Amino acid sequence: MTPNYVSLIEPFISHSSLKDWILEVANLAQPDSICVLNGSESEKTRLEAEALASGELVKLNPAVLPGCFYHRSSSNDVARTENLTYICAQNQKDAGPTNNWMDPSEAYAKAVKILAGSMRGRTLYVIPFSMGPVHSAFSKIGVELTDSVYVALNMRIMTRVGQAALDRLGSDGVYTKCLHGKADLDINRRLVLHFPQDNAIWSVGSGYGGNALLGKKCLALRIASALGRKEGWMAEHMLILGVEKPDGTKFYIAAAFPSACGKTNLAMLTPPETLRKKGYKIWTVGDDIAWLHINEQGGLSAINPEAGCFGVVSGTNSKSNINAMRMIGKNTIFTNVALKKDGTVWWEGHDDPAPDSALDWKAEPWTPGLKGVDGKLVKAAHPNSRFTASIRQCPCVSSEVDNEFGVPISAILFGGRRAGVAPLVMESFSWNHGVYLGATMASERTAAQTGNVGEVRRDPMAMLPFCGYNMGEYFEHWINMGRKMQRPPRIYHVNWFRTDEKNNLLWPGFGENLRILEWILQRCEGRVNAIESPVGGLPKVKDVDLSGLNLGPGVWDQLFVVNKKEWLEEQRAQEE
Ligand code: OXD
Ligand code: MN
Repeated sequence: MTPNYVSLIEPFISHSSLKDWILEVANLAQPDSICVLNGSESEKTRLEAEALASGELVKLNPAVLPGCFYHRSSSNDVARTENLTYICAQNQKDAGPTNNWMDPSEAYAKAVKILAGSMRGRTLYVIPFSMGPVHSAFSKIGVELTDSVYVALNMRIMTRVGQAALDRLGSDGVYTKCLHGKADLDINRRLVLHFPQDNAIWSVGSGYGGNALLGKKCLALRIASALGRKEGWMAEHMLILGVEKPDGTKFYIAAAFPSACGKTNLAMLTPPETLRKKGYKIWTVGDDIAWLHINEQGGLSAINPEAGCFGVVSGTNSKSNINAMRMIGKNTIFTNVALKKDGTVWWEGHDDPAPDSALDWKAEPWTPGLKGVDGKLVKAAHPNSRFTASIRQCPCVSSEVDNEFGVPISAILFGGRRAGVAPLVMESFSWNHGVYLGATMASERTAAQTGNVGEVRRDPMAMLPFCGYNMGEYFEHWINMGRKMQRPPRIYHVNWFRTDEKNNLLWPGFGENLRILEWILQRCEGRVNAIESPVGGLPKVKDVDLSGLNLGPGVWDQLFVVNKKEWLEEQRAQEE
């Protein structure tokens, strides 16, 4: 028998069109029950109990990992599916040449077919959430409807969920309609659909974070980038990092890198010994997304719309990111790592040696050195295994994460992964030149990826999979934003990944990158001059603190070689 949906939501929802929308979805998907989240601690305990009972979560050893849980996603559902992600703008040209497009009525019709009756036997969770501090003028309210308790628990970490978001909405406030249904997790019936003109997102057939936690890539980047263009601000795939100088002044940097290029590590950077002794400290404001608006000083300020980190676990250890390791020591959801017999977790690159045996991310028995039928080593954790943890648990979290006005941005960094061509750092000659550097940024495939080693993939502003409208108009919006600012941030291109002839990385990266950030801040303060090269401003070696680094002879110069032939080829490739 169909439950009385009205009576299930009536006590909690006073916003009349929200009520109508929830009823519409419930009547379509036919859940057994509806649960409106209020964000309380008791609700968290109840949801965890539900997830444990259904097997969606496993409780981890509380003596070692208090408050932590383990989840495995379906083995065909472990990453964002860009090929199944669509911008369903009214006109195809509004989605632009880099996005998949589907006519909105066709898209709705396809998803309706998949969703019809798909929540029978399940609960529909109604998740009111705020992207950004609830009372900030720059925040946006969303409501996600989902039949996944895993999504509900993740959203509680990644966003500000509950009554405060509903209160902000009042009886007629604007919100993004975020509808998520697992359906049967069939990759052939999976779609991630964005409707910018309706301020709506529909995601069906996937339980993977990037496809299912709709506040993140779908709202905070794709829908928000389109809203930002209309409203005069920018939603960017950028970390936000605070650098505290020895004299106690703090500067903020926003930085865009393609996925899996060390953004979380840079956001939580540990200063090298010499800079720590000088008095440098790092404060993390955000690790993935920045919403930037023009401030009263004519510059840019940024808020992090998220409240948590959904980071890649593989390769995380106390050397690559000690702060992340501390952050995920409690109250964390681990997805698709290996589960050890003692109820703890392990992944490739973990500080601890590989366990003698474990269950891998597919729940198969795993032992070190195990080979698959193809003769290749079987990984215990999926390379895209993830942690979900509150940013407040990060030991270097900035006190500004809840600042409703955001933090002022002194510099914007664009970074690629290039074995050659791009120097370690170069400063743009102007805002528009900086936009050009961002628009042409690229990464090369490494031996760790399938495909041709060295093949260049362009990823403008690291937004290729995340821009919710026409990429050409997106560049135009960047240029227009520059025109509106009296004090725009300076723009830099960095490349931590330059190699020598033998493919050895020339620059140590990680915490040592602070040496380059220090130079950038000196430039922002007008303390040092740059060398004007044809491609941008480069640092003089005397202006960069390299003490204690022991770079080999000639390495600094190799990091800054600007080879005319390579750059002419680069220009041709950019045009292409
Ligand atoms: C992410 C990504 O998950 O960029 O942050 O793919
Ligand atoms: Mn990202």
